[in-house]
Amino acid sequence: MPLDGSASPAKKIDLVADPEKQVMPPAPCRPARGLASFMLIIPTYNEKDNIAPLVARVRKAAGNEPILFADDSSPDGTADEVRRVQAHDPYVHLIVRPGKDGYGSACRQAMKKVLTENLDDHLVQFDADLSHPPEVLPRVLEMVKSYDVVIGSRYIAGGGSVNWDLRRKILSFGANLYARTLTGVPVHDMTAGFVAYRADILRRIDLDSITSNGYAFLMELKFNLHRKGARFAEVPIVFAEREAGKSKFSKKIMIEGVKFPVRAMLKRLGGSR
Ligand SMILES: Nc1nc2c(ncn2[C@@H]2O[C@H](COP(=O)(O)OP(=O)(O)OP(=O)(O)O)[C@@H](O)[C@H]2O)c(=O)[nH]1
Ligand SMILES: [Mg+2]
Repeated sequence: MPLDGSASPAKKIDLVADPEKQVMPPAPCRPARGLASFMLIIPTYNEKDNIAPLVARVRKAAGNEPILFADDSSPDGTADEVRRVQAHDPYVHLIVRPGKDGYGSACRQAMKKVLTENLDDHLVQFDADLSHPPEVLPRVLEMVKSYDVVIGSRYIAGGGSVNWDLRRKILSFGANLYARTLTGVPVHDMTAGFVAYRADILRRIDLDSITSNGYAFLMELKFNLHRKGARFAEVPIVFAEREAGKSKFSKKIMIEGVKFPVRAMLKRLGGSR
């Protein structure tokens, strides 16, 4: 029986590459816990060894909320590993996409699915590599009852990163300062990938208009939400370097990350904010 005490477990689904056929049953009975219910969205590419530990930590920290993996047919068999976990966890769902199409594209597809099918009132975006601590989920969910967007932030008091050398710390901090200054979005961690959203605030923007595909997707989304009047809050997290699998960070992703804040600044200069 699920931890939430509901009698009938949700139907397990294994979604296929054709988005038209990806049907998900309504969200199962939710744990009350005094927290907002949510759907966790996790894009994956070659994260096989991270799936089981991640799901175990999420379950321990936040109960049986649904988790939607969006996998780009990872050659390492990540989707098979998700299916293995699905066999004993009916709240784990999977979209399998035909091939590697980028982080932003995977997040977009998963978000659109939750929004168009009304699967939940809140979405939480998360990485698979255990860099984001699931143990902070309850705090984030408490906050999202009062705000539109809640960010798991490295750059507020109590936040930080472990196992990063000084060069990486300076680069990441500098990139965030640059992004915050140019985009004008009043948050300290613009590139944060651990973010909770109220579904209704995401419905105010056209996700297809967000063209960035690497971590700039995160900045572009925050920028668009800010322009729509979203109320932001940040909760400190300590970001851990991945232990298994490889980073997908590339020069192309970095260039996009440098260009987007300039695009945003030009938009601000030419527009209302
Ligand atoms: N579906 C899908 N997921 C992706 C793609 N690229 C990255 N991801 C996932 O997005 C998340 C973030 O990617 P990472 O490789 O950890 O990138 P990062 O966090 O910017 O870089 P590191 O700090 O070096 O780990 C992980 O869960 C990846 O598996 C992609 O093309 N498609
Ligand atoms: Mg990562």
